[in-house]
Amino acid sequence: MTAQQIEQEVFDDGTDGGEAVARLYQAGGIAYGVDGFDSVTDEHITLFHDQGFLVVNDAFNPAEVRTALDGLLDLIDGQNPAFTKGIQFESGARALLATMPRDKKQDAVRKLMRFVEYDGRLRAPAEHPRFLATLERFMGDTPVLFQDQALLKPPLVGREKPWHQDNAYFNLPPETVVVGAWIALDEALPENGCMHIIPGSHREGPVVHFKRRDWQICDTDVQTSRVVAVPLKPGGCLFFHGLLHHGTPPSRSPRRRRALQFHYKPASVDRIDAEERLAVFGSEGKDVEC
Ligand SMILES: O=C(O)CCC(=O)C(=O)O
Repeated sequence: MTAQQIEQEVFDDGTDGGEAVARLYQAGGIAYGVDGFDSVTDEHITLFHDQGFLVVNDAFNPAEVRTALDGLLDLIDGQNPAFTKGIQFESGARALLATMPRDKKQDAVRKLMRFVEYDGRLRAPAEHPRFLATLERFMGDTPVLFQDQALLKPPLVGREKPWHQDNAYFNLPPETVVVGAWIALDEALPENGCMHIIPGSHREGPVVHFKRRDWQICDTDVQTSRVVAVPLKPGGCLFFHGLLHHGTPPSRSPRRRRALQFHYKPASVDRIDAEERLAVFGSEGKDVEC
C-alpha cells in the first residue's frame, strides 16, 4: 500500500466505552441455535418472528470460512487496486500503515464495507443458495442484499459497538423486516466481543437513537436484565430482525473476532428519505435527555 493510497483511507476516530460499559453486556443467558440450514423448520421461522433472531450453527463450512478470510486479508492488504474506499482503519494506525506487514495490518482495521463487488470469495456467502432460501422464508419475499460489511475486533483493542437497532441506519420504512446476517469467521465469545441481543425487543418498535459513542440507544434505555449473549463458532450465523436491540462489547482478549455482516430487505419494499427516517429514530427536537 502506497502513502498515497493510505491518504485516501478512512480512519475511525470514534470513542470507546471501554470497561466503563461492561455492565451493559452482562448477559443473563446465551442463545443456542439449530445445526445447519437444513434443520430450519417452519417453527424456527415463527420463532424468528417472535424472538427477532435465529442462530444457525455450521451455516458455512471451514473451507468456506477460510476462503472468505483469504478474500478479506487480500483486500486489507491492498491486493485489489480497485478497492480503495471500503476500509475503515483504527485512528491509532495512521502513522504505521505503510510499513505494517499483512498480519499486523488486519489488526488495525475496524470495518470493511461494500466489498462484494470486488471479491467473489466474499460475495459467495452472501449468495449461498440455502442461505438465501432461509432469508426468503423469514421475509416471505425475495431478499435483496443492500449492505455488506466485515466487522473486526482486533486482539486487545476491539472497540464496542453500542446498543442500537439497525433500521435506525437504513432509509427504509422503520418497521421493514430487514434481516441482518452476522457470520462468525473466528470463534466469537463474550470475552472477544460476540453479539449481544435483547430477544423480543424488535416487537417494541423503533426507539429514539442518540449521537453518543455512536448513533445508539441511550445507555440508560438498555434493558440490561434481558441481555443474551450469542457465542458462535466459525461459520455460525446469527439472523436478526432490523429492529432487534443489539450491540457488542469491547474486547481485551488476545483472540481476534472477525465477522461478515450482510443486510437484506424484501424486494417489494421501497426506500424512504433520511428525513422520514430521522422523524422516527432521531432525537433532535424531541427534547429528550440522554
Ligand atoms: O460486529 C460488531 O461488532 C457490531 C455489529 C453491528 O451490530 C453493526 O455493525 O450494526
